[in-house]
Amino acid sequence: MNACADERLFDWDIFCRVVDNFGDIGVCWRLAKGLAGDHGLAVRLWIDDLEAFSRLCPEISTVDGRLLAAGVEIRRWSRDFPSVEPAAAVIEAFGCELPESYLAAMAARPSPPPWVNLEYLSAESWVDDCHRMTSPHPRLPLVKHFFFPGFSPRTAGLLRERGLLDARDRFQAQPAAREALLRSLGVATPPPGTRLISLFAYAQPALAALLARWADGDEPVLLLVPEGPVVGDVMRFFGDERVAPGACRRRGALTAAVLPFVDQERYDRLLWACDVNFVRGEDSFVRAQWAAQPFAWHIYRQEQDAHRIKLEAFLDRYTATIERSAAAAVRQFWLAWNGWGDVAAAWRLFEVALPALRAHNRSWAQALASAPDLASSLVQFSRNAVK
Ligand code: TRH
Repeated sequence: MNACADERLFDWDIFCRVVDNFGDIGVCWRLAKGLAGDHGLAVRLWIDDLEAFSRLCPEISTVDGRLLAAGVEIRRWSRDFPSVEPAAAVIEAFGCELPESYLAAMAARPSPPPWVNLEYLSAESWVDDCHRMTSPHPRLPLVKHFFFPGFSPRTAGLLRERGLLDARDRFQAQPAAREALLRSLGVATPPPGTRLISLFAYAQPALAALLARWADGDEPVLLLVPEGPVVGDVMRFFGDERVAPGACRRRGALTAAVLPFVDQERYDRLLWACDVNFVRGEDSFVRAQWAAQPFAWHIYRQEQDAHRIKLEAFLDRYTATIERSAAAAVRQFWLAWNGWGDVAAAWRLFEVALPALRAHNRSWAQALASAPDLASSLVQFSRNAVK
């Protein structure tokens, strides 16, 4: 290998490309913090779009010319990849393809670092058989290991940092904590009996019908919408194009407030604080499960509706132990929210099922938490690999 410009030694390198504006960094950032925070490891996160990353993590500091956040070193993954010493273990997130020079440096090591391709989360059963499968590099003496997060004991588990569920319980036991969070987001605590709903989604054609149902309903709803693509759709419902955080509009029983995009820790607290959470993609979908409140998942669209199989696979697992009418209500509502049905009609049943879902989601989260978490699975894997 060439003389290294960067002499620091890292325990983990994580490589991540930003997909579709923003996607995929949520998971990688959460994982990087978990490896550094819970396991005390030196982590370097390579990202091709630092601007997108800074939306997720505005608190980056520069120390001696290095970008640091939450104990993780952040590096721009540019086309001219620098000459660096590879870390002791390497994660290629979602098949993002490591730079050739970096692969060569890995191969030049007397014993090459364990190399993991972190895959997307799926509840499909084939994942069990594919977790830990290997693929030798076609030319270099390197072996890639496929790591599948998931819901069964034969997968690598889910991201869950130490103490998460206790922190959630403490927060949810204190109304003052919820009030303080809302205040910090620029939202006044609503009158008792108001249903708090958070909304994080991709562009959503069905939204206006659902907003109309809430506006016409008997129960007051406070809808909290973090800055993002759906804010415009929400505000258009109120005949307004304003999208600035702090904007608040009312129609009938529905009040909608636009929130700033906050860091992941505060977003978690928002999920803990709300009675229903609309989440999307992968990381917020998992965090809604830890929040143990009723939630609806807007899954990332794939070609030829491949995402429907993924959605139904999760529904099958998640609803297996819910009583029948509530299980049917969740399925119907989630399918409609993802484009297969009438959202407003499905909400009626989903609403009825909310108390049953609340109870179910606590035991669901508890059961998931009994499995090893993804960061610990990775650490264990890398330790075994170098034995
Ligand atoms: O970014 P996403 O749309 O991610 C997706 C998935 O990974 C999907 O599988 C992928 O293929 C697609 O990207 C391209 O949704 P996700 O995973 O929920 O990530 C969003 C992150 O944003 C998550 O970490 C939570 C965080 N977040 C905040 O930190 N603050 C906020 O205010 C909000 C609303 C979200």
